[in-house]
Amino acid sequence: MRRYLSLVLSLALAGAAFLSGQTMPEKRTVVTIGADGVQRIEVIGGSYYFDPNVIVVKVNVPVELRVRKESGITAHNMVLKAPEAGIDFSVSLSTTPQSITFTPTKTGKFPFACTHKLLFFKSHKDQGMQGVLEVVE
Ligand SMILES: [Cu+2]
Repeated sequence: MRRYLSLVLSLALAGAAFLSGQTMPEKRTVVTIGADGVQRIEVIGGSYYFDPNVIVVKVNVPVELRVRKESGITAHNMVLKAPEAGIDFSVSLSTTPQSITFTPTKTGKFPFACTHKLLFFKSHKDQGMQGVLEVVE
């Protein structure tokens, strides 16, 4: 009986995670600083994910995100609004890589996402197209 209960509970938890769009596995990347002093990382956005979706960078060191879209007709963007931390961009993704440059001035966890949404469907963000920029000391 106890075993049965825990099975039901874990199924319920899995269901809740699925419904809230939290099924995306974490793909965490700690960005290294290049010889030129820039933290450079490639990011791919697609239906419906960012890869990586957890990007760890150092504070007060320039960052260059090289972003591109997976092939396909669905339009995507990447938006992060944290002007208080020196990070503020909104870019329409293209299959040709684009550079987003900024220097984070504050530590913290800053969420980014695709803001597209089609009619009554769930937003791309809610389908998993979101991530976190972690700025650390
Ligand atoms: Cu999207």
